[in-house]
Amino acid sequence: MSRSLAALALASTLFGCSDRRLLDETLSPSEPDPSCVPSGTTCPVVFRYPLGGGVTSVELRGDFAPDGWTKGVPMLIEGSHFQAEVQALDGAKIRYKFVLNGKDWVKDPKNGWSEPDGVGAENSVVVAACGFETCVPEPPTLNPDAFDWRSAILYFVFVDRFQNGDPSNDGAVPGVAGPANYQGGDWRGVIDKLEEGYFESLGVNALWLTVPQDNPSVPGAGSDGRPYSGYHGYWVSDLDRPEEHFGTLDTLKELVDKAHARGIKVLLDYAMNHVHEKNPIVAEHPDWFWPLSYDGHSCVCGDGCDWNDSYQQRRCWFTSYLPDWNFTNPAARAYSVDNAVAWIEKTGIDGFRLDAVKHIELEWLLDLRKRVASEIEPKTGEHFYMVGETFESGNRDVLKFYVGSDRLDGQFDFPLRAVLAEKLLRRTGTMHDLDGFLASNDSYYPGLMSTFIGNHDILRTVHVAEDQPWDAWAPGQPWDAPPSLPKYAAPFERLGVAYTFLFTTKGVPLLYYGDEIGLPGAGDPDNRRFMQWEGLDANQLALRGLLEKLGKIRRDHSALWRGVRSTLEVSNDTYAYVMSDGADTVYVALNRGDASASIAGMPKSGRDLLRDVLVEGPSVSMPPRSARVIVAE
Ligand SMILES: [Ca+2]
Ligand SMILES: [Ca+2]
Ligand SMILES: [Ca+2]
Repeated sequence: MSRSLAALALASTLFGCSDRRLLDETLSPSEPDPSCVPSGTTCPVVFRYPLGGGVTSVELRGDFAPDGWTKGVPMLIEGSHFQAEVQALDGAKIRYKFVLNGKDWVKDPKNGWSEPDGVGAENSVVVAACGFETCVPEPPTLNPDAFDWRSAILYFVFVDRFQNGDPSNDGAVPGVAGPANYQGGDWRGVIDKLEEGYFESLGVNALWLTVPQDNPSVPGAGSDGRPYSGYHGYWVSDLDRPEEHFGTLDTLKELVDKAHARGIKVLLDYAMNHVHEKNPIVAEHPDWFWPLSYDGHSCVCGDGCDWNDSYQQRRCWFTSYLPDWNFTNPAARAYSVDNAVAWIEKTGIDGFRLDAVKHIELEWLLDLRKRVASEIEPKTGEHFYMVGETFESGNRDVLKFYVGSDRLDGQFDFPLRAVLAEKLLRRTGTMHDLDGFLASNDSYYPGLMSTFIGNHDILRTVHVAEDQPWDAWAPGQPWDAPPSLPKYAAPFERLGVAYTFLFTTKGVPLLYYGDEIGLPGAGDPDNRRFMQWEGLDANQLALRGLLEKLGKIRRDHSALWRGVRSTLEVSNDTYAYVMSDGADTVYVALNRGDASASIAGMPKSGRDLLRDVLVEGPSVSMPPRSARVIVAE
């Protein structure tokens, strides 16, 4: 298939061809990122057997070569071991045994990972890890000390709901009830928590802050018909001014500088799909926005226009008071991209969380990436990380389309989140389903995704993890019947299992504020309650304590964020895998079940980093709803 045909096929698959106008004008899909093609790297894998015990010769046999089971590799004495080395392709799984004194076939006594050999015994197993996962491109860096975004742990600070550091900027919008109104949080409050060391205590080294631009102090009807304020930041009425409820530009710059001084990066949320109708730019440049009317009716997303139609999804208005940018107009696009670049320059931020990606024209992203590469990164010497929100769980190709070196670095992995919620929190299906999904998901995207289980648009995760798991919330429930904190340990323990997965696999794990303490809440706006700082109960403290450990473990072990993942053992309720980057190897065992279990494949002798205790493998016991993170000792 020629280059142009391949590109066209991709566009057709993703967007259909019911209306070619926008496709032709705005989409120019590129070839898949070549950095995602397996490199075919090979590297040596070293095998050792200890001297002593009357052993005078050792041979290595295995599937590392076509004749590896019949023609052994002699192992030579090196120090206190017999040793041999074979070349293997990166990621190759090698099954092997040692032959002692020319006759006794044994497993590797130092390796807890084995599998049945088909004739009643077991082979030892190892995976060749030549360094980095071949499908995760090395981050583009401009200086050798640049931040490696694969090591990021991201915390979403919902500014209005986090910490009130300056009561002088408080102010409610008349006619709006408390849950939908401003509640006082601000940038000074974030600085206060930064200086207390709160983020560092969780291992967090990157913050996502809600949209910083000015929103109007007027009510707007939400999708439930109730009056809301712009406390969330997504109704920008002045593109250049900071929101006065959050502070001044100087305060925001102070926040960024103080975060940087602690090695913490800052991402701003940027909402480029629409503005509020009070934004003067709408009257000044009516041709920069899609008209609300379309084919003789109004085109509100989900009301007259389709959220998912390839054409309508880009031009529909989220509500009747949020005019939608028409980025097929080059002047509109240039103005908006200029504005995004200006916020980078005036605040010194390190990345963007980009809102509602599938509702904008792709050229906006391509233009921004070019500007960042030519104007920002050469000055900072750091890669500017851009992670997108595409609210889509069923079709991974919709997310993947926007990921690549000329567009987004990654997206929030909604499809993975859906599988984790089903398998680890709601406990439907089996862990085999999770393993099957990961087999393709691990290398699906040519970039660096952000992994998560909770965010501001979905039910608070603690309820998804209850004994009777919630699937959704009832209409009106966020207002009329907000749920209270579960008073038993199981949901918090299930969240602990899910967070252990996020913090021991690749991708940038995202912590939504409050999820570290199982903050309760139904849907929007109840999933955005003010952060609870005092009066935490034992279950909340235990979950936060676990996250503090996981944050430290992830930062101490490069295998967890840049390594190759290999499944060790799966059952209906348990799952074990090993992460290795060649220099570092970490074993992870998860038990989602409500009964104790045993998991094999662990090191003969290891340390459980979550409990700081020695554990003997290869089989380890797993209490109900528990996880272990083990390194060999
Ligand atoms: Ca305040
Ligand atoms: Ca305002
Ligand atoms: Ca749009």
